[in-house]
Amino acid sequence: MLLSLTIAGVLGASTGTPGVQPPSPFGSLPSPRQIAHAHLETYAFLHFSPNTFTDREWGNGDEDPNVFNPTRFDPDQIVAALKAAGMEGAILTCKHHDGFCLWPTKTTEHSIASSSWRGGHGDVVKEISDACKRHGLKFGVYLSPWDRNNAHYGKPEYVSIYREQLRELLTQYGSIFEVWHDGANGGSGYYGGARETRSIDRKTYYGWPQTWELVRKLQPGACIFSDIGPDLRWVGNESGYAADTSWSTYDPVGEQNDAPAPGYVKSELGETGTRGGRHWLPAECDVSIRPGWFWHSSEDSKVKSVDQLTELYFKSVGRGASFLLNVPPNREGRISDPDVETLKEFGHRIRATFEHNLVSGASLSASNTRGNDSRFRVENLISNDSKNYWATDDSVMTPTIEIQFRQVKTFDVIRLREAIQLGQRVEAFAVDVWKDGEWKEAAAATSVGSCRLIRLDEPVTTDRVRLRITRSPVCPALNGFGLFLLAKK
Ligand code: FUL
Repeated sequence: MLLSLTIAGVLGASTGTPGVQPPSPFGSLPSPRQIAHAHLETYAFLHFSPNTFTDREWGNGDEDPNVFNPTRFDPDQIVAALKAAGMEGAILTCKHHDGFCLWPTKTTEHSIASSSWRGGHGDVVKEISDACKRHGLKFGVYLSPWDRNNAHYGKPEYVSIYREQLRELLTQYGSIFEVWHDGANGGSGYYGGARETRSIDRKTYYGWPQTWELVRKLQPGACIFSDIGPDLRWVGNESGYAADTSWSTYDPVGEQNDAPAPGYVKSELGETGTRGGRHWLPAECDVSIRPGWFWHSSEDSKVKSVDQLTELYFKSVGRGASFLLNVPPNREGRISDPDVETLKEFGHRIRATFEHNLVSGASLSASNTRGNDSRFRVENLISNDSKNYWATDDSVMTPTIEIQFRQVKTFDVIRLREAIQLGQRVEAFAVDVWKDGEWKEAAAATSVGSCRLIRLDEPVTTDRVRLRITRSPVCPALNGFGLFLLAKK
C-alpha cells in the first residue's frame, strides 16, 4: 500500500499530475469509425457472380440469370473458412460490373430473383450477412458503379438506380462495416441490348459526394472505400502490399494533377500516401488468394501459399494498412479445399506468432515520461487498451526505451503501434539488441501508424532490447511495442 502510494506520488495519480496535459494532436486525425476499422486488420473479399459459372473475370452484362446456380451453397462453410484465417469481416460483391444483383432488388430484373436458383427466392446477400453475424464477422458491401447490363448506364437515371441499390443494401442487411466503390468504370457492354461502348466522365458522372452522404445517413459507422476515400484509400496495386514507407495521411491527385475522383487518380501515390497530408486516409491492400478475383477451376492449383499470405500480411497490416484478401466461392457455392487449407494454416500461424508478446513480463524503462505522469507511463506499451499510451515531454522528440528480460529471449518480429487518435507522429525509429557487450542495431524503419511490423532475416537472442525513436516532429505517443517469434507453419 505504502509502496503503491509512493509510486503514485512519483509518477502522478491515475487521474494525472496537476498541470500535465496530454500531447496536442498532430496533423490530420482519424475519425472514430476509422479508428475502429484500423483494429480489424484482416478481412475478406468474396467475389461471386455469374462470372463464377462462366469462367470470366468481367461479365458483359448479357448473362442468363439461370447460369447463377451454386449447387451446394453453404454460407456457414464460407464464413467459417474466413474466420479460421483470423479475418474480422467479409465484403461481398453484391453486384459486379456485369450488373447481376445477388439480392432481390427492386431496381432491375437482372438479379437473383430472375434465376431459377431456389425458385427465384434466393438472397445471397442475406445468407452471407446472416452467416457473418452467426460467426462474429462484420459484413460489408461491394457495389460496382459500372453496370454493363443496365440500359440507363451513362445517363442520370442510372445514378439514381445505383443510389437506390445502395439504399436497399444499407437498410436491409443490418450493420455494414465497409462500402466498397470500384474505380473501374465505363466501356463496352450489353446495356439493355444496345451493345455499345459507353464512356462517362469519371470526375462528375456519379456525383460521389451525394452518394457518400447517403451512406453516412444510412450507415454512419461504415467506412467508405474508393481510390480517394473518404475513409480508406486504394493502395494503388492489386497485389496486396503498401510501400515500406506508407503514411496514413493522403492527398490524392487527379491524373492531370487536377481534382481526383474514383477511377481518376494517380494511383501509384496510394502506395506511400502523403506525409503531412490533409486527410487521414489509410491504405487498404486488396489481393486475391488466387490469380483471378473469381473462381476458376484452372486456378485450384494456384492458391497462394501460407508463406505468401504471411509476407502479404507483413507488407499490408505491418505497414499501417489493412489486408483485404479475396477468397472466391466456387460453383458449388463453397470455398474450395486448397483455399480452406491455406486459410486455416495462415490463421494458425498468425495467432501462434502474436499470442505471446515477449515484452510483457520484461521490465521497461523510458528515457523520458511525459510530466513523470503515470497516465503516460512506458508500461502502457504493453497494456491491451489502445487508449493508453506512452508519451514524452513536448521537448523530447527522440526518446529511447530499454527492455530488460529476466532470461534471454529469441525473436524475429518487432511490432510498434502509435496512438493514432493523436495523429501519425513518428517518422523513423530503430531497434537495437545487446550483444557481446554493446548495442547492435537489429532493424530500422520509418512510418508507424496503427501498426508497423518488422520481420528480421534471422532470429536474435538477447536479454536486452532498445527502441530508439530517431525522427519525429513532435513528441511520440505509442501504444504498443511487441517482440515475437514467427511461428513455423
Ligand atoms: C477491380 C475490378 O475490375 C475487379 O474485377 C475486382 O473487382 C477488383 C477488386 O477491382 O477494379
